[in-house]
Amino acid sequence: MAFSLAHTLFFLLLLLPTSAVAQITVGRSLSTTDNSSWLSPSGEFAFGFRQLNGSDFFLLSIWYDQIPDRTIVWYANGEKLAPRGSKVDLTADRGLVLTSSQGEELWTSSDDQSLTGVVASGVMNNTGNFVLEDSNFKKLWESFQYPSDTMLPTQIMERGGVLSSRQSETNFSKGRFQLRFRQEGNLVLNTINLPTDDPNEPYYTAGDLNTSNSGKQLVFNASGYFYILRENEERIAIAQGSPSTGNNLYFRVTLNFDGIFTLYSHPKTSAGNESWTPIWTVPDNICLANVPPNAVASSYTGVCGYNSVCKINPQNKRPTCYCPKRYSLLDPNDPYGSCKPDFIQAGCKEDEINSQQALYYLEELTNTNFAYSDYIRLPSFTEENCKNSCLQDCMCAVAIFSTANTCWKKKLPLSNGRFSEDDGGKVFIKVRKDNSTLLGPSFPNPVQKKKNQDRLILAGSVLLGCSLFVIFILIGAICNGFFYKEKVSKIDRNGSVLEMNLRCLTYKELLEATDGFKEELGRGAFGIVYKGALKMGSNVLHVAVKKLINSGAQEKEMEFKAEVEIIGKTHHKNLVRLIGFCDEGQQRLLVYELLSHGTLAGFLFGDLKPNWKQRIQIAFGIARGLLYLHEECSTQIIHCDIKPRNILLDEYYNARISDFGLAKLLMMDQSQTHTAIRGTKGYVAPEWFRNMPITAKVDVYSFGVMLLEIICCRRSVDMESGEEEKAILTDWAYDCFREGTLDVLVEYEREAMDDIEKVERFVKIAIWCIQEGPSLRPTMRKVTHMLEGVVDVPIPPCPSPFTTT
Ligand SMILES: *[C@@H]1O[C@H](CO)[C@@H](O)[C@H](O)[C@H]1NC(C)=O
Ligand SMILES: *[C@@H]1O[C@H](CO)[C@@H](O)[C@H](O)[C@H]1NC(C)=O
Ligand SMILES: *[C@@H]1O[C@H](CO)[C@@H](O)[C@H](O)[C@H]1NC(C)=O
Ligand SMILES: *[C@@H]1O[C@H](CO)[C@@H](O)[C@H](O)[C@H]1NC(C)=O
Ligand SMILES: *[C@@H]1O[C@H](CO)[C@@H](O)[C@H](O)[C@H]1NC(C)=O
Ligand SMILES: *[C@@H]1O[C@H](CO)[C@@H](O)[C@H](O)[C@H]1NC(C)=O
Ligand SMILES: *[C@@H]1O[C@H](CO)[C@@H](O)[C@H](O)[C@H]1NC(C)=O
Ligand SMILES: CC(=O)N[C@H]1CO[C@H](CO)[C@@H](O)[C@@H]1O
Repeated sequence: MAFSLAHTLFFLLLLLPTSAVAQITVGRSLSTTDNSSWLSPSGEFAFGFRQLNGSDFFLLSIWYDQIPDRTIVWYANGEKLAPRGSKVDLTADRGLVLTSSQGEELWTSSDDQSLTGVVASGVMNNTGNFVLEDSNFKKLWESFQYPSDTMLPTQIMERGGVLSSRQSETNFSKGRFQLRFRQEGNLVLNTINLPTDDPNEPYYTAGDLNTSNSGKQLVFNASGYFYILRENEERIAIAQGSPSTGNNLYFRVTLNFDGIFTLYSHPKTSAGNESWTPIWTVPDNICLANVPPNAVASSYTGVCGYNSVCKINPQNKRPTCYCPKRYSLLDPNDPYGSCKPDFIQAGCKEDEINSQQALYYLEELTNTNFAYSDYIRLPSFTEENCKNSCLQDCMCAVAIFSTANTCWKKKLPLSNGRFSEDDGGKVFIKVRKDNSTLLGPSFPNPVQKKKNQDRLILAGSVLLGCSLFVIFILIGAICNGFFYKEKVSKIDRNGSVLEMNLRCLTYKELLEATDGFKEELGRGAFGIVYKGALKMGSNVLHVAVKKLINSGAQEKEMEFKAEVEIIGKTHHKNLVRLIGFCDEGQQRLLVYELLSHGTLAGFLFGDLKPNWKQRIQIAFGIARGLLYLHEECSTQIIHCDIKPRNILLDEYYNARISDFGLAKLLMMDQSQTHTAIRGTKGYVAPEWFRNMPITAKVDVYSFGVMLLEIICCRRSVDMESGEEEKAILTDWAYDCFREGTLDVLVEYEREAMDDIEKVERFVKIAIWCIQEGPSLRPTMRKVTHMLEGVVDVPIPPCPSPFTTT
């Protein structure tokens, strides 16, 4: 009787819309095309297809259906994504079967003969477990037994159980990290060497190896406690959610794609602005955690790929990876992957023709190490000996010098790269001199210290005592074609070889390069910018050619020379690089590297609101670039026209300051200068109008205005919105700050609201920068420290106390 009642019930349920069903009978299916899912009775979890971002592929998965993130907690077909038209059937003999529209079987719950019995129905349980049952409601299969990268409260892992990380946040195929609850009864995190499943030495362990009383289960209990249960029912606590608020919170433990294992919480009732909060995270520093004692370390690459350096973010304990200078990502879409050299590596054969020293120089990374895989260890060496030894050794790709006066030499690929503030060791990477920097894309390189950059000085400028006049003569001589050298090298006091590239080009060459100045990229007060392509050997280099308006006026001439001089000397990842120039009669042109993502103005004020994190990175980049110009290059440079149109974005959306055309050269002993009004309305500091001395603080002012634009994604002056109190961004931002309505300022932008402390910090910094009195404004060094959160930001006063109320 009960049986037939149940059947009637199922029949009725069949008539209901699919998404309201709890018990799913055999014969039902879901398809990628109808966007339906099977919900748990509470509606909190859903089972079904999720379309992968920006692709026509789908993932059969389970997710939290009532939070905006719709976070995925389980997935079936990470390795074999389902094309549009695929469906999943609930069958009696094999349970769930996922097939493409072509009939290819992509996944099934009976893959490993785990399913014994005849399936009658499936249930999406309120716990997030999808269960297949027979007609007696006996469990035949459950998703909890086959976890992906996440465990949920009430989920238990038996000995031998595994969680596998994803490849990346958005790629669900199997990644390099594993959590295993070992047969011996302890918990470990380890890497594997894909495509095999063999575990390397653990980088984190919990529990112990007590044979008489070993761990039997790994439990994540209903109140968010995560522990190992021993044979004798004792518990070894590992982590716990917050017990008092447990009922209002979702918990999950996830092995993230970067190997970090985290217990998260999320409010159940969500105003739409909450996100997952990490409660507990291991290991503390994955960049350093992976040193297996006496391990066969060469089989282990570390978190980052080969030739890549790992750096930990101390706040969230998540690693980032970056390539050394003159190296770039093998796969640009995989920032955690391996790096390849941007230059051709010659072997020892080349030694017969050229000495290694003539071909290579050393790039220095401080506080960095690449552990293991050295081919020789040289004790009692000096740093100088170490460097020379590598330069002269055709096998050597990298020399590492430790504070203990030991030198290690290594071949490629390098592994286990890591940066650590208190390492003290130095890495010298051997890079080729020719095919030099101007062809290689630039990569974020936080380790590279300014020292090296400062040494990039126009050939001869030191010898000639920085005399502009003499340099101009030198440039003139080069340009007149009596001698032309693409690369000018010199040996600095420390013996390392430096070089710089500044090509002098003829007007004819540029005419050809731009196809007769055909494609205009933009124009400003001082000239028009054209797109062009320069042939460099067998390569083609895409460039932006700035043709200065040649009125012949003295000021233009000075500007041109100043720009060549200044930019030729600067070298920083947040500055646009000058590649060459032309100075022929009336024709004055500057050739810059072409940056693919246009101006910051286009980025900020375009149709799509750009991502908050990206905007923050851009603000950091601009601040670092300005700090470099103000304090770190050999001659202080005041930009004088900082605004979003003068910030360009490269292919990785790094901010690059351009257009030094207005910059005035300040000699070191001279800190202030008077000059005609420069800059652009809306970004101009008050001292320009007041006959006050012009200092680097004018850039700080403009930066402040621009920082507000970056925060709000709107222009500093906007008369069109019709709301008078909002028209001037600087005033409005201060009002919002004073009234505590920063949410209005960021227009309730979700990402910014989640990061509201940073919004507040940034707004405070911006207000400090736009103080009317230049002396009240912080220096760019202070600004970068405040942005980074290294120092506190005090409450700023009203920026213009005499003009606003
Ligand atoms: C599918 O359903 C989800 C949730 O109900 C919704 O957010 C999404 O926009 C839908 N997608 C399509 C293509 O209809
Ligand atoms: C998803 O795609 C959109 C637009 O293509 C993009 O803005 C967003 O960052 C993507 N999200 C992820 C997680 O990749
Ligand atoms: C669903 O989970 C609850 C615990 O929350 C359990 O008592 C119940 O048996 C589960 N149902 C099925 C079908 O597994
Ligand atoms: C995910 O990563 C794997 C391994 O790198 C790759 O083979 C696969 O094509 C990627 N999948 C997607 C959808 O990008
Ligand atoms: C193993 O567990 C038992 C029972 O908890 C305990 O008495 C014993 O000291 C443990 N042995 C080791 C080596 O930890
Ligand atoms: C979960 O474990 C903790 C600690 O062992 C215990 O205090 C709590 O009662 C457990 N919760 C449930 C629902 O079993
Ligand atoms: C979310 O928004 C509500 C009201 O909109 C607010 O009270 C709450 O503080 C916000 N929470 C977070 C984490 O921003
Ligand atoms: C621009 C440039 O110099 N390219 C050269 C890089 O090196 C290879 C091989 O040494 C040459 O073929 C390129 O011409």
